[in-house]
Amino acid sequence: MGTRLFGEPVRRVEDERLLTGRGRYLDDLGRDALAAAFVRSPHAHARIRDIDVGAALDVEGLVAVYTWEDLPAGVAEPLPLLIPHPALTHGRTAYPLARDVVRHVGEPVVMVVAADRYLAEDACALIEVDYEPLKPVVGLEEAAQGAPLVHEDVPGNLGAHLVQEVPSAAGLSARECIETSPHTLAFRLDIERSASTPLEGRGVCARWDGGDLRVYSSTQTSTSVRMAIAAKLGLPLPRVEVIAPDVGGGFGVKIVHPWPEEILVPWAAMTLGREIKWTEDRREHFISSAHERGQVQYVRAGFDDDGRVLGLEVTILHDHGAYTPYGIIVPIITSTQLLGPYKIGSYRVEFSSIYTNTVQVTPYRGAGRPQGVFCMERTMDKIAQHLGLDRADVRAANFIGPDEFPYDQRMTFQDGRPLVYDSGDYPEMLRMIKELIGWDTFERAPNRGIGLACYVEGTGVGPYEGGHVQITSDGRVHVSTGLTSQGQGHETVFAQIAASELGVPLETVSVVTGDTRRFGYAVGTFASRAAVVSGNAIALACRKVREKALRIAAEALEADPGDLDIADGVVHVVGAPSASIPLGTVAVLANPLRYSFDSETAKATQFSTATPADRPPVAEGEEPGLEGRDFYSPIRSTFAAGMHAAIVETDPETAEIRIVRYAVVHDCGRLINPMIVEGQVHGGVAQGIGGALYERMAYDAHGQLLNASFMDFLMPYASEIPRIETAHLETPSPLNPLGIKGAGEAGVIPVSAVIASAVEDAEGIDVDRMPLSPSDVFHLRGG
Ligand code: MCN
Repeated sequence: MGTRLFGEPVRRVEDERLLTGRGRYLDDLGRDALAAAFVRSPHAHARIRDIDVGAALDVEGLVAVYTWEDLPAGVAEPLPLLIPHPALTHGRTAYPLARDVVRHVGEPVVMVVAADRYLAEDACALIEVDYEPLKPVVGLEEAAQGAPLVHEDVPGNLGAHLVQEVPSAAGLSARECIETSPHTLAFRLDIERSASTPLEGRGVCARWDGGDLRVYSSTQTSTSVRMAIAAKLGLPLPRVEVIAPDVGGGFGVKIVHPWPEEILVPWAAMTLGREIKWTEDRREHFISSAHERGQVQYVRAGFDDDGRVLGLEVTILHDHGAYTPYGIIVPIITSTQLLGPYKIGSYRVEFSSIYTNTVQVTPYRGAGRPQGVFCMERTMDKIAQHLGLDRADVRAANFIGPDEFPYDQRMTFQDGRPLVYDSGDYPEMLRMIKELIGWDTFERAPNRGIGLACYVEGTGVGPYEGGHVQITSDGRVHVSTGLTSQGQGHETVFAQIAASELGVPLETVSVVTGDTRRFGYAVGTFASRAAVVSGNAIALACRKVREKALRIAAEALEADPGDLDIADGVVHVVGAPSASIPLGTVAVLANPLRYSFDSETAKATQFSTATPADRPPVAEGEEPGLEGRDFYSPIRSTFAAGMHAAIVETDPETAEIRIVRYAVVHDCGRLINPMIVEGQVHGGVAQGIGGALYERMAYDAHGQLLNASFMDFLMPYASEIPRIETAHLETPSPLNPLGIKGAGEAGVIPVSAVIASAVEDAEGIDVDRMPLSPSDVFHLRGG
């Protein structure tokens, strides 16, 4: 494969369109559509006694009002539990509209369709729902005590309980290893809820023409949304199209499929025979979509005089909110990814997943890893402090060596496959990050601290993605893949892969994602998987097309395919560049219905209709057209890694935390586009700084979310984000043809751990929570 474009910091081709206002987001579509709006529960826990929609019916422009009772059988059922797990003994999902009980503020109760959004909202305001308030349970530990119950039939609010244990080489349990260790420590960590908060909320627009249903959704998984809609509405799959237009961020929250609105809006469009659109507003997003992160973690560690961890026990209380549409994937990821780049003698992790009367939990960028890394890296810092050792040295003492890959952590990963790291070089990475931040030359001063943290991230999970590649007679290359894009730069990187594989200029390649009309088989964009899974599928499809192009060109040029190469979109005989034929011409030749070929001029002429009499039919085993499709299915995940370091200053009076420097060393295998990866890392770090210092979901005891707007939810601005210094290490993955590992979540994962490490160093306090506000620091100082 050529390396000319693969690995180059090519500028993002989608940016001109997006930055000049020519992006088409959900709300840009369906201008004449009817509008849907929802009456949502104002109570965290209540029984619905009655719904009176009478007054709303008088609103001029009102088209329809639906409660749960109005929904047909398929639509009325609870939403699917997407990832079941044997440990999830009491999984519960919501009805698309509340049936009899609401379990969090924001749960949808009534859908209104009207001529426009104003009228729909006016009608919502006139609907009277008679609630019998029930006692809510909001705090995680209170809910874990077992009362009040969120679901009457879930004893103790316990959705799932799982223990995973990895004994030592000598067969000792973690407890035995800890108890026989020279040193032990135990501590508790509190991690608050946060949320994805993409700038564009969710949204769906549906049109039914009597035969086919077309749905636009601001989603991360258009093919899965399509399958869910077809199943729920009883339509054959080919009659449903789902298209993700430009999506203004997802960060995890848009992987849920289907959201209730993604079923209700298409169903109403079919029922009314009208185009209908719903666009989520910011408050709806905070109270009706999903959150993540909230966990309490208890840690016990035993270690030797060099800081090597001999035994580790972690007990996690996971806050699941009111429902479990995504199963227990988040605490499973915490449990398995917690081990990071370390060889831990013996490990036991136990989690309990607890229901509360709050918004449900589904993965948010990083998905359980920030909590796991916080746990492990706090452990490393505390060991160093206990033994009086350098924090970097303690980490180094526990690293998996570069010659120990593949390294088996002897656990089961989130995808059900063995947790085996494929490649990496953690000591080299530590050397790089220490050098980048100036670890050994750091000048100590009051209220100034330095910190670091390491992580490993399983990326590129299966089961598969596909790619379709077609070269047309104008020489242009059309690539499509089924997964969707939310800002990751896929139009650029997939074009880089195709251009490199095919030997064509980048400008001749166009990429379509997230449109089931173009590619119907896909899983979706999450878990930092697009580059690995779709990227390799596209490369494999390109290789098929390349081989076919060489076969056809060889016949036309009367050469052996093995003597041909492609450069700048032209097939030529190696060593005889004048014997050549453009790929566009090869594409014409690939369709025997429509050409004649002049071997003198190497030109193909297209006919509009009949087969030329002198041409043979398609060769046996060959398909017409210069196109190909392939799929890539990883045998298991590939493990990216990174180390971050920061220097912070804290204000002696106000306890304000200022990040002076922030450095990242990252390894995602072979880089397709270093500039895009850096952009992903920068965005992730910014999000991580939000999670480390500012963002929390402020629930009161009644389950009201007090900061459900960007006026009150403290998202960092550019002014809070320092310049991020980035360096790359490339340890190619041996698991996939392109040697890629994922990068999309990397930036966010260790930030809270790094900041905690640095603030602790600056302040001499014991940081035990994320996020860490100035008032927390003040409190930890004993103020
Ligand atoms: N890349 C690369 N070389 C590599 C690995 C990745 O050039 N060795 C490039 C990829 O080609 C892609 C980007 O980096 O353009 C991220 O790739 P990947 O790690 O495969 O992640 P995905 O494309 O699957 O994106 C998902 C990931 C996740 S899980 C979340 S959450 C997230 C994220 O990406 N949400 C985002 N980044 C986001 N970025 C934006 N702007 N918006 C979101 O909602």
